[in-house]
Amino acid sequence: MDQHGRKVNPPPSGYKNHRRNMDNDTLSVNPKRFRPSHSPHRADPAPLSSSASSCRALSTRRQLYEKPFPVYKQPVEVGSFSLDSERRFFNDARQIRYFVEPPSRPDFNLRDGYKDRFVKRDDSIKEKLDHILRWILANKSKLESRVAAASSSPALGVDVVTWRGHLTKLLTTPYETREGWLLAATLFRGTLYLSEVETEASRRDTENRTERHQEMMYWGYKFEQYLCAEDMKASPDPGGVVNTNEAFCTVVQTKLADHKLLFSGEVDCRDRGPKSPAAPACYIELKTSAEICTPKQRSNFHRFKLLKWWAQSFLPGVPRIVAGFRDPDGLVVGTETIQISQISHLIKNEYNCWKPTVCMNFCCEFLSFVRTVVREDSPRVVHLFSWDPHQDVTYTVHRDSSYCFLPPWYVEGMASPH
Ligand code: 0WD
Ligand code: CA
Repeated sequence: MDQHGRKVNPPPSGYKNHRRNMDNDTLSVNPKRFRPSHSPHRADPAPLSSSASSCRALSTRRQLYEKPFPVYKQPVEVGSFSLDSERRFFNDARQIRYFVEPPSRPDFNLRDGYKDRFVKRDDSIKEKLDHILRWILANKSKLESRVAAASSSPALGVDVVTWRGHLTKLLTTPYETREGWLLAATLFRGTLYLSEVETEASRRDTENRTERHQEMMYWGYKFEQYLCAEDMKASPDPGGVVNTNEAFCTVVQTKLADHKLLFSGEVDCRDRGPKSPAAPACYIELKTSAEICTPKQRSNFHRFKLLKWWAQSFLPGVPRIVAGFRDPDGLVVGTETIQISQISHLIKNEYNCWKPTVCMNFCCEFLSFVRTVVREDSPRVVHLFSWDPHQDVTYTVHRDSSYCFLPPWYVEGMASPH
């Protein structure tokens, strides 16, 4: 899809155009910075230290990524899985929920049930990529048979495996001014696995959350409960328990330039209409946000919130968001449907606003950078990529360390024939 959400099916010549443009950029200005690996060799005054193997850093400056939109294939759902009320994994869609249109004047109280009908997931348990890895093992023969047909090199037939949420962070990096990130990368059987590591700053923020902030985190889940039914014919049950252990996750496959991606993301609900399209186009993302009362608030909504919302849903090909706007007491004052394909139009009057192409180009270059740096294929080796606002992306290498995140059951499961 392009930034307007249209399906992009570039002819071979389209590919060539993209490549030519990517080659013609300024990433190689700093000799220690990464130059895209697919750049053709050209007469270049850069010293040897600029060779790919010694690249140490990747710039996140927006201007470097203002290039044509990279090819991003329409994401295809290759499976899904569910996590139940006790966070147990199931290789099926049992946790899918169905969207129920809200009334035009909703009377949703997002504070209801916070004290007495809320079971919160224990987020001190770091799950890393475990659920996705479980899904891969459960679908191993299906995945591998597709590879045999395509005869590509990684055993799994994909270059990158990760959570959608990690890719969202990469997409928004050129515009992020507050929170840095740490991403652990391991190359195993030709596929790169990317798993987030909590930063010190994020750990402190979580620890120091105010009671008000903790309650507000519940509001998003409560909003979901007002709009979701458990089956095709049921109604939402606002009197029930909100349990954040429960999740339905889609697994999609797509391609960003020459990176074949397999990632999973949590999906709130799906359209249940008789004419609803196939997944992921039938999915609907639910969001809450503070009511917009002033032009300044509208501008901030466009500049900051819509960037995150766009990135998160564009990646898996979820076409729309239903947003609930709430007052400071947690009462929903209105809802609005936002088409992902319309977001670039919504923001076009904002001065110096974010650009989808910058997000996608940065993500693409980051993946190329990682592939250039990570050469050793071993579950025992982790390259830890680190980024702080206003800095370059850098990395450190760790062998047999506590950063290792591919569990033995996965490594062994992938090695065994079936
Ligand atoms: O290990 C980690 N560092 C992470 C684990 C980081 C990000 C997510 N996860 C887990 C989540 O618990 C969830 O099961 O992965 C799953 C979702 O992955 P995702 O879809 O890639 O994550 P993201 O796009 O960041 O979030 C999607 C939804 C959120 O919806 P909103 O509308 O708030 O963006 O997943 C939920 C949340 O509903 N979610 C979480 N739920 C409980 N605890 C969490 C969390 N830490 N993060 C996201
Ligand atoms: Ca949501």
